[in-house]
Parts: sequence; C-alpha cells; structure tokens
Amino acid sequence: MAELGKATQQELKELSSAFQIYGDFIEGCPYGSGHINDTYKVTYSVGGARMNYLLQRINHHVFTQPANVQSNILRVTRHIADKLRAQGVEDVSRNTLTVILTKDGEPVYHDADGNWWRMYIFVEGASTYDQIQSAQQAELVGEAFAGFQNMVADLTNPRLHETIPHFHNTVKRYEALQAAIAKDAFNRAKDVATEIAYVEARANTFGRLLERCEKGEIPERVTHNDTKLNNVMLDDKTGRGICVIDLDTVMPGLALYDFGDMCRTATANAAEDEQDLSKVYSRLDMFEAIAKGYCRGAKFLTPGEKEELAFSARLITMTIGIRFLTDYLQGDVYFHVKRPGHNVDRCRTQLKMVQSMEDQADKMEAIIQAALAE
Ligand code: ADP
Ligand code: GN1
Ligand code: MG
Repeated sequence: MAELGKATQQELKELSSAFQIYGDFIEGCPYGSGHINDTYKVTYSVGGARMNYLLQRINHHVFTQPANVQSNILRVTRHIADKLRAQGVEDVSRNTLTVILTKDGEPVYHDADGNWWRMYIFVEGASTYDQIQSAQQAELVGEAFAGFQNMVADLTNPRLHETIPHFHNTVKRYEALQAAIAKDAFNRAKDVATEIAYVEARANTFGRLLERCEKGEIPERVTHNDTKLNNVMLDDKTGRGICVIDLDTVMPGLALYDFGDMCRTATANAAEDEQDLSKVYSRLDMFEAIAKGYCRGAKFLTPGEKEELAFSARLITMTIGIRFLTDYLQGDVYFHVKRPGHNVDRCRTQLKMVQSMEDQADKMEAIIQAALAE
C-alpha cells in the first residue's frame, strides 16, 4: 500500500486476516479523527452476527519503535483488565482496550510494505467527542482520566518504554521550534511572525515544571500523556467515561501534563482548528467541572502538583501550540492535515487558549483550591 494512502477493501480484508478473528469480512472504513494513526472500523460476519473491530496502522514515523509501543499497550491493557475483573466489573472489554493478537501470537502485525498494524475489540455503545458537550460531561472526563492514572500507577517495574522521549518537554519543543525557524525550509516563518513572537515572550516559563521535577517537588508517575477529550470513550446511555483509549504514549510522565491536556481540549469553546478566533476561549464552567472530577479521583497529588494544576493547563496548551507551529514550518510532516495552513489554524487556537487561560488565571486558581478542598 502506498505510504500514508488509505487502505482499500481488499487490503483491509487481507490485513485483518492476519489477526485472530473469525468469520467473514464484510467491509472496512476509515474511522475517528485522530491526528496520528490511521484508524479503520472493520466489520465481520461471525456466525451470522455483525462484529466490529478496530484496525489501526501505527504511525511509525511518530512511533519509531512500534514493537515497544505494543509491548507497553499489552502490559497496560492486561493490567487494567485484571484489576477490573478483580473488582467484579462486568463487560471488562468495554472498560479497557483489548488487543487482539495476530495468528502468530504477536500484539502487532508487520506487513510486507513495512507498516505496523494492530487490532482491538471495538468498544460498542460508546462515543468520543471532539468538543465538550456539557459541564457534567467534563466532570466525567476528569474522573475517567484520574481513574486511569490510578489503575496504571503501579506499572513501574520494569519501567514502561518511553515511546516518544521528552514528549512533553516544553524546553526541547521550543528548541525544535527555534531550529525550524532558523532553517525555514518552506519559507513560511514570515506567515507566522506574530505567533513566533507570542511564544518567545513566554519562553521563561517553559522550564518551570521540569525544574520542580528535578528538585523532587513533582514526582514522575505512569501517565497517559495524550488525554485529549476524544481519547476517552463515553457510554452512550450513562455518559460515563468507560474506556480510556489511544494508549501509545502511556509511559513515565507527569500527572500535571495529563490534567493540563484535559483542560486544553475539554474547556475549549471551539474546535482545535477553528478559524474564527473570536469563538476560541477557555470556559471556566468546564474547567471547574474537570477540576472537580479529576481532583475527586486523584487523591495521590502532592503539594507541588496541586500548586501547578492551573499552570499545567497553560503550559501544555502552549506546548501543543509550539508543536503545531513547528510542524507548519517543517512542511506538515507530523500531524495529519486536511487543508493548507491547517497547522497554523491549530497553532492559533492554542495560543488564543493560552491567552484566555492567562486572563482567567486567578479564577482558575481559586477553582482548583475549591476542587481540592472538596
Ligand atoms: P489517534 O492516535 O490517531 O488519535 P486513536 O487511537 O485515538 O487514534 O483512535 C481514533 C479514534 O478511533 C478514537 O478517537 C475513537 O473514536 C476511535 N476508537 C479507537 N479505539 C477504539 C475502540 N477500541 N473501539 C471503538 N472506537 C475506537
Ligand atoms: C495528537 O493522536 P491524537 O490525535 O490523539 C498528538 C498529541 C497532541 C494532539 C493534538 C502521539 O493526538 O500529542 O496533543 O494530537 N499525539 C502524538 O490534538 O503526538
Ligand atoms: Mg486519539
């Protein structure tokens, strides 16, 4: 299959036949709105019943060691499934991802073209959302990600593979931006001078969490590292966050980055790629709801972490803004894009979100204090 092209029906049929699923292939279609992997919903007829599966091509330009990613994911999902079973949870395979092994017993299939594929049980009766629908939903999202952090907290020995080293290291992300500006390979820096200046003006804050981490004031934990709103599946009936997905980046990290990324995506009043910036701001009602849900579940937080919750939302939003900007300058090689300038639009929304959070910083801090006190 052509690099980054969409798979045909025949290819999907052949690829799925590498996995331990039975019955007859009916169809497959592209699925979801993730920026990294290529995702397909694949439907089989099994004994006359329609069964869906989730087939994904791992982006091996982003995850250069797909076998390590899958080794982590197998460990994480089995660990969670064991815990859920021990708790007597019914429907374990709706409450965590379940990896379907290949016919050779491997957690990933390496095809003849060099692509890496994985298969999951399809979680039915639950949905992901690109934009937040209600404060109640935001609270459930905060609670779900806190629950996930609790579940994986003891996965420390051996240490999980670092699937993308320095993933949320804002200082290194800023250095990469500066290198991309210096190179300006596509002569695009002139289009984003305002955005570059905005980022540069805040550079003195980029090392804040890293420094506190080095001093031992903020601990390393096992974290998800990609807690955007559409990486948690919400039950269509109850609205509860039942299954945290997109586990490629589960690895040692800071709980604060997970909290921050929830706030980045689930307090946004508009889409991540909204072009009308007047619609883009961070909603305090959503922030309050996430903080409540998260703090209720995250009883493990240390004083150092508690002090930085509100700041983490600004920092991670800035970090993702820097990454969109860098990708634009580098020719849109990392994030999937659907139109020219897509990464600039995304960068602009992130910087607008940072501004909105800065403007409301005192109120956000007060909300955190109240949520922690509950
Ligand atoms: P990406 O890394 O590209 O964001 P994800 O793993 O988040 O890919 O998957 C993309 C989308 O596919 C998700 O937002 C979700 O809607 C859907 N999805 C992923 N895994 C499952 C699953 N096991 N069952 C049902 N839908 C899923
Ligand atoms: C990517 O895979 P997805 O779409 O859930 C990215 C995140 C960014 C996010 C921005 C592995 O997440 O880090 O925050 O886009 N994932 C990776 O929307 O880089
Ligand atoms: Mg995703």
